[in-house]
Amino acid sequence: MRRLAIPDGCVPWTSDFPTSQDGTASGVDAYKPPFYIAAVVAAGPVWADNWRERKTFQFNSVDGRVNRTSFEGHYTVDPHGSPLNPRGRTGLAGMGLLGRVGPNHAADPIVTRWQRTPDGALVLGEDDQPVLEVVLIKRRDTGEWAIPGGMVEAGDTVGRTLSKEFGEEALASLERGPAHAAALKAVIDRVFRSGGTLIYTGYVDDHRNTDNAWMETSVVNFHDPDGQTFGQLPLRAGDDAGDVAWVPAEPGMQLYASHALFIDQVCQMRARAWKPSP
Ligand code: RP5
Repeated sequence: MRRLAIPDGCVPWTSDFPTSQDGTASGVDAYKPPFYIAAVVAAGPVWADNWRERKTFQFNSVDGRVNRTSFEGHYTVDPHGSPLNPRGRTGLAGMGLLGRVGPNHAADPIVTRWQRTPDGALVLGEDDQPVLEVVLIKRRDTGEWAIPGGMVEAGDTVGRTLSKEFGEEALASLERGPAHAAALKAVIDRVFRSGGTLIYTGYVDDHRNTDNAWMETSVVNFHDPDGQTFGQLPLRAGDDAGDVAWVPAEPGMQLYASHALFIDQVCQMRARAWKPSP
């Protein structure tokens, strides 16, 4: 599905749009994007809303087991019952590939450690600062490297989703079988027991976003300061991940959606907090 190109300055909902392609409308009414709901969403899986029922949804609130509030504040719902993307026009109407009309909440765990030599000494970079490493996965859908995050399911919490998605994508918890369940649970508990440091909550610039459905996330950093806490993890790609690795975190990495911005924030925060041993 091709998006309608949005000319510069026409992203805000209130801005006029150049005359529509058929020449019948101008101003705000001239914006006529293609409408798209992917077949997998329209088939009505348990994780997806029914677009035709959107007028019954409690937007801007927690609607039963589904959180339809936005980190971006109150969003507008148009007279047809369609919530409007708080960041403006995207050139595509409908739900696209997303399961929720309106905000789709995700959780992204950024798991970090300092790079060390096999005997445990810190590796210093060219600037004499330690090198931060982060666990990244390679997404099967786009082939891009990304934080191993995922959607917060109906009735679930951000905290549980952080550890669940990390287990599934970076430790292959679903594929290893019951014999490994207890050992994996112990590893996951060790990584997530601190509760982590909240890095970001809000909109994510995801390629699936549409005018009426968009991604928002909670990003939390879990850091191993001494290489002993969880520095050694039995990484194995699982579920939606084709690969997983500890990757040196650098400013300006090429990553999925807005993930490079989140990693930059963690790099800055950890660099500020790091003190050389006396
Ligand atoms: C991104 O999509 C979020 O930041 C999160 O990493 C991810 C969730 O979607 P799935 O990985 O479940 O497709 O926008």
